[in-house]
Amino acid sequence: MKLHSIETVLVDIPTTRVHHLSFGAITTQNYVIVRVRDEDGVVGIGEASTIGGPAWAEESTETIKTIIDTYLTPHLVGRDPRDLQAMSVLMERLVRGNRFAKAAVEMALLDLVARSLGVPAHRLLGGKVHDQIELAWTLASGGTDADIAEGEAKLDARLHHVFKLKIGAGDPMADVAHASRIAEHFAGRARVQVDVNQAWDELTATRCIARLEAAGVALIEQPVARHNVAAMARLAARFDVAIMADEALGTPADALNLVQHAAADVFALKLTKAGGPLATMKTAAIAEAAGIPCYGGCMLETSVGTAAYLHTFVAIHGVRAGCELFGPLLLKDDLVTQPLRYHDGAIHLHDGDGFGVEIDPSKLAFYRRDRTPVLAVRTP
Ligand code: MUC
Ligand code: MG
Repeated sequence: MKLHSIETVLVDIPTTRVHHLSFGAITTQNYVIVRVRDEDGVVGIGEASTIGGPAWAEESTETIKTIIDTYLTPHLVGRDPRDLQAMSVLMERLVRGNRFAKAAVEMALLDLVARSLGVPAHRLLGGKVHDQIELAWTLASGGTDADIAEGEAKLDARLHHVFKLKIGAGDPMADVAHASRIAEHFAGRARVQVDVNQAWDELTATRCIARLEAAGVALIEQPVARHNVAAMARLAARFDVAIMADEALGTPADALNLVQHAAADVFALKLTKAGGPLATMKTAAIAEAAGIPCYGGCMLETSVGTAAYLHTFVAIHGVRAGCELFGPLLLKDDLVTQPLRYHDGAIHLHDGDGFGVEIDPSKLAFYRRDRTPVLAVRTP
């Protein structure tokens, strides 16, 4: 079995509403879709999603595409994609960092190999230990009343009973008031957690977390800068409320460092920031050894990336702090022929070989950035 080609396509899909984060507000999500083909024509698909271009981390979809096309593809084509570990080691040698790019390729290779064997992708990661994962929704409309109304609608639809609030953009005490009002509003009906996306210094975090804890907020995600592991350790020791590492946790080496410093109570896993499904499994193994529960994070993927994340998370016993694989629900449209299964407060594993999703060619043609505009009315 030989890898014949790797294709990368930039895709932009609008969101259903503005999504506010500490570093900006987004109305469109950007993706790189990766399609790998073997010599028999079997296709595997992967995806890298970024939030706000290179604002969340260093990579943007444009750099991801360049890294794959220029520095990975020429060295991977012709090799046996079943050698997933060897491919991963090779990518590590060829390209330092740029883990989103490597992750998208590794996802596509895993999908390809699983499809060619006629098995779901999670089988190649050891098989599933979950059939469903509790699903959080992010309330990030920019207004407290609008967030409460959106949360009520989500509860009514029985889609979510965990809400993550994106804070850190505004005055810290105004953010605390916003999150406290929402936590108190949903008390006893939904769990509320906040994501600060690195916005606070340690003193601000100490003051704000005390108030958020008192208001019943259940978890604080990445309150301080990702490099400030010492501050995370002091916050984790000081407060009962769980401190979750997101941006601070990329590689398995980061996981080990966080464990050694007792700097997080929960790990947010994401395939892209880790560098792929294999590195995500290694990170989860470190968490398991340290007794740290994992949360299935996201970067607002389409159903392509979401399915890849889901197949990995269902194979990780330690994913017991829920997940936020709601990306497709925040998008105005999707790329796949069949929607994923969302109901009763959870995302449920679907059937199918590989990641179990198929790209709808007309959707890809419509949302790809380099599409040739089709004129509805041609001038003579
Ligand atoms: C993050 O930092 O967790 C994913 C969903 C969301 O609302 O924000 C993200 C990124
Ligand atoms: Mg986060």
